[in-house]
Order: sequence, then C-alpha cells, then structure tokens
Amino acid sequence: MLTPLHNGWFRQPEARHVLLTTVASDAHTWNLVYLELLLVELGREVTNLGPCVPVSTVVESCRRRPPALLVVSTVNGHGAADGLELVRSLYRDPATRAVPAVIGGKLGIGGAAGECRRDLLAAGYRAVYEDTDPETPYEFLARALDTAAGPAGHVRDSA
Ligand code: B12
Repeated sequence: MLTPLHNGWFRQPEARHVLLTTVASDAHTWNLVYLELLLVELGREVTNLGPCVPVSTVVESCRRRPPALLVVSTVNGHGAADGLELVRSLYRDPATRAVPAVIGGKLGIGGAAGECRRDLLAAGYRAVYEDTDPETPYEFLARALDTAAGPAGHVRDSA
C-alpha cells in the first residue's frame, strides 16, 4: 500500500511498522501494553502512542510515518463513538486515506456490540474486534496484518 507525501510523491509504508493507539477519552493502558507485546510477537515494529491520544496526533503520526496497519484499542465504553470520529478524520485527509485501520476492545456499553461493529465498518475500519468474539486477539491481529498487506491504495496528496 502506498501513502502520499506532502510533496505529492508516494511513500511506501514500512511493512513491519504498526501504529498502536487508543481514542482521546480512553485512559486505560494495559490493553495497549498487551497488544504491543502481541504485535512484537507477530514480528512487527510497534509505535505505541499511549493513552488519551487526540485524533490530530493519530492523523499526524500516520502522515509522518505511514504504518502498514493502524490498530485502535479502546476499553472504556466510549470507543464506538470516539473510534468513528478517529477513522472519519483519518479518511478525510487525503494523506492518510490509504492507511488500513482496525479497532477492537470493549467498544460500547449496553450490549450494542452489533450496531457498533456495523457503524465502524461502514466508516472505514477494515475489521472490528469485540471482546466477546470467539477469535483471540492474537488470531485477529495476525489476520488483520495479512489482509493489510493486500493491494496498494493510490491517493495523491492535496498539499
Ligand atoms: C484497570 C482499570 C482501570 C484503571 C486503568 C489504569 C491503567 N493504567 O490502565 C482506571 C482506574 C484508571 C480505570 C478508569 C476507568 N474505567 Co476502567 N477498568 C480497569 C479494569 C479493572 C482492568 C483493565 C485492564 O487493565 N485489563 C487488562 C488488559 C490487558 O486487558 P483489557 O483491557 O481487557 O484488553 C484486552 C481486550 O479488551 C482486548 N483488546 C483491547 N483492545 C483491543 C484491540 C484489538 C484490535 C484487539 C484485537 C483486542 C483488543 O485485548 C486485551 C487483552 O486480552 C477493567 C475491568 C476489567 N476487568 O477488564 C475496567 C473497565 C475497562 N473500566 C471501565 C470504566 C467504565 C472505567 C471508567 C469510565 C470508570 C469511571 N467512571 O471513571 C474510567 C475511564 C477512564 C478513562 N478516561 O478511560 C469499564 C468499561 C465498561 C465498558 N467498556 O463497557 C470496565 C470494563 C469495568 C467495568 N466492568 O465496568 N479503569
């Protein structure tokens, strides 16, 4: 997958680089530590942005160093709403539109998991993981990494 640079040239994302983040409202950290270890075990180089990450920081990080995959982890129950805002901002920006993103964790409250999943997929996430899913996080991430290595996206930078 190719991601554009500010000068209009395309940059090849580093195949091993995964950007790991949570949403702006989420202060939980052990989920991030756990997923970072899983991704390292899967042979990836991980940038972990830590808790409470503003949308603008995620988008800027993707612009500066396009990852092969953006992994969003959120457990505080606001993830479904905040995750939507994040992916919409990411895909509104021509420079980051080609970055494949997945999201997972404890996404909502009140058992609206199905609805959350549908909305998040419709907004652009390649895959959505709910804690109640039968697949393990390891299996989900291994599959997401395989899928992200698919055909290149071509988006030209508007800047
Ligand atoms: C520790 C903790 C806190 C600590 C966090 C400290 C820290 N440094 O992380 C503190 C006290 C700060 C806290 C605060 C809050 N918390 Co809290 N917290 C927990 C607790 C007890 C453990 C979380 C943890 O560390 N788990 C260990 C990690 C390794 O596992 P994990 O988080 O479950 O992540 C796993 C999976 O979710 C999955 N996963 C996660 N993300 C992703 C992403 C992908 C792509 C994939 C594949 C998998 C995946 O993989 C991980 C490993 O299996 C949980 C309850 C629980 N038992 O889970 C509540 C819990 C997460 N908290 C909760 C809530 C509501 C809050 C607060 C809103 C409480 C409040 N009213 O203030 C605040 C929110 C603060 C904020 N701004 O985010 C709720 C969330 C409810 C929901 N989602 O429906 C929980 C579930 C408690 C509950 N049962 O109600 N919390």
